[in-house]
This record gives sequence, structure tokens and C-alpha cells, in this order.
Amino acid sequence: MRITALAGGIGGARFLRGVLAAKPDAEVTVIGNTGDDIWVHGLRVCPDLDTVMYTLGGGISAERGWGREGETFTVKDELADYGVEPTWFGLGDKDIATHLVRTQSMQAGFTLTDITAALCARWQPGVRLIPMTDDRAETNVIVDDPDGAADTAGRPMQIAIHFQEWWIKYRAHIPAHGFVLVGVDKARPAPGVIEAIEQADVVLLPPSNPVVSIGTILQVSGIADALRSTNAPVIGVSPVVGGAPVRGMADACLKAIGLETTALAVAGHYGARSHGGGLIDGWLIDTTDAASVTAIESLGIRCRAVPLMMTDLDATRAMAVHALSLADLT
Ligand code: FO1
Repeated sequence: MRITALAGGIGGARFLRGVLAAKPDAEVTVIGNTGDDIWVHGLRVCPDLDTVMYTLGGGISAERGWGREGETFTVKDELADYGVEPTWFGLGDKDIATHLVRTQSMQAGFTLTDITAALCARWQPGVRLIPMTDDRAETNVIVDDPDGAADTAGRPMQIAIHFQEWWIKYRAHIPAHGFVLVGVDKARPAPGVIEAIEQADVVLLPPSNPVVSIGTILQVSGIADALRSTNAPVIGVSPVVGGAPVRGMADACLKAIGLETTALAVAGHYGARSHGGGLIDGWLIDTTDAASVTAIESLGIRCRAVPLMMTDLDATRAMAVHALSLADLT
């Protein structure tokens, strides 16, 4: 069975562990979000690719959900002592080795696809992990200038800051007026991305952030259309349970694009493939949102309410089994 998943960071990676547990013999391709990627102290950091690689490869910090287990931050502290910004970014000593390999390889002319494959040769995540694009496409967030600059009429100046600054330094607490994927107009899908969607037996949208993770991947030319045209059923898992995101700050992102933080709203945002050019055929929601099943099915999306808390591998495996059964694949 060929399974293709579009994944962001922590939620996506954890769900993928359940997919591998449910279907150990499946060929799984993960199309990773690279909109979060950032240059930090001269190193190229790819948070969502690394989170998938470390989580499935056994190196992830279970406590943080990102970066390495047993990490130290000596270099980060030394850089801070030199007063070098960004001091807010948690650059771990072990993690730096990954960024050094990636940065040196980029300087040698290798593509992010090749580099990701080389890094995964060490970690053996059990999936083929490919970036959504090898080109630059960085999520920036439009906010009121945090330093309070105003225009001549006294209105707050709006500026664009890197997603990581909004996410880490400001904890998404300053309202986002919108998101801009800088470079997306020239970004092409990485080799294998479109084929992985077209040739899959099922395409999964894990419970990643629908705006800045899955939504970012869908902005790369050709990817949303491939979802609309693939013969594979497309099944999503709601990242919102009981009106709140399970993890992270998806509510701040959904609000920025005018969406309510509900499983129904996110389903409607993706839309039904069966009509109106939407992207999904099925949508798993949590039992606490069972009252929304009828409304979601009325959108033309098959829906089932099951426990969506990824408390342990058994729970996550059960979610994956439910997702595959929604696609009539178990
Ligand atoms: N998240 C934080 O909340 N604080 C950090 O200092 C931080 C550092 C960091 C370093 C490498 C990396 O791969 C991820 C890191 N993250 C950190 C998580 C990251 O911001 C998010 O995982 C994604 O970008 C959003 O999904």
C-alpha cells in the first residue's frame, strides 16, 4: 500500500508514527512543510523536516516535540553572551550538527531533497521524507510593528516578520493580519511530490496546522491540483478538538484567516473533493465534536468521530486505522 502524507511539525510527525504502526508494510512518503525554514547564525534550519525525521527516527525530544533528546544549549548561550541575535531561537548543540551538514551540503550545490535523503540515511525514519519544494518559500507573518511604529495618521505600521519570530519570540500572541509565503510564486514542487500524490493509494492530511503547515504546502504550485485530481482518497484528521487546537497555536492562525477554531470550520476550509473543487473526501473528528458529523457530511465529506488525543502509540495507531477505514482501506 502506498500512503502519502502532507505533514507539518509535531502533530503530523506523531500521527505518522501511528500510520507506520498500523501499516508497517506500507510505502509511506511524507511531503514536509518548508515554510518554517530559517537562516539562524548562518545555518539553515528546517524545523518541520527535522521534527518528522527525529520523531520517526527516534531522536526527538519527547518533552519539547522538537529538537533532540538529551540536548544542551551551550553554543546558544555562548552566542547570547556575545549579544548575537536571535537569542530567542533554541539552537541545540546536537541539532547544530544537522544544520551544519545541511548548510555545507547546500553550499556544495546539493538540493534540499538530496540533503534530506542523506540526513534520513542516518535516522532511518521508515518513510521517504521529501520537502514540498527545493526552492525558497518562507512563511512571513504580517503584524503591527511590535516596537509600536505608527504612520503619519497614527495608525500602527504593519511589518512582516519571519514565522519563527512570531511563533517563538512572540508566542503568536501578537495578532497576525495574514501570512505571506515569500518566494512561493517561483517555488516548484520538489521531485517526486506530485507523483507521490498521484500514485498513492491514499493521501493523508495529519493533524498539522491547516494554515501554516498544510496550508503552506498547498500553496506550492501543482500540489493542491494534484490532490483534487488524484485517484486516491484524501483523508484529513482534525487538528482542532472541542474548539481548541490540540497543540500549538493553530487558533491564532485560523483567526488570522477569518476561520473559527472548530473541526467543522477546518473541514469546510479544505472543502469536499466531491464538489466545489475541494481537497478532501473524509475528515476524522474527535468524539467531543460528534455533533458536527452531520454538518460535515452535508458538505460532501465523509466524517467519523473517534478519539483524537495522541496520548500514546496505541491511540495514534487507532487514529490511523480509522483514517484508513474512512478511505475504505483497512
Ligand atoms: N520552538 C520553540 O517554541 N522554541 C524554540 O526555541 C524552538 C527552536 C527550534 C529549533 C529547531 C527546530 O527544528 C525547531 C524549533 N522550535 C522551537 C519548534 C519550531 O518553531 C516549530 O516546530 C515549527 O516551526 C512549527 O511547527
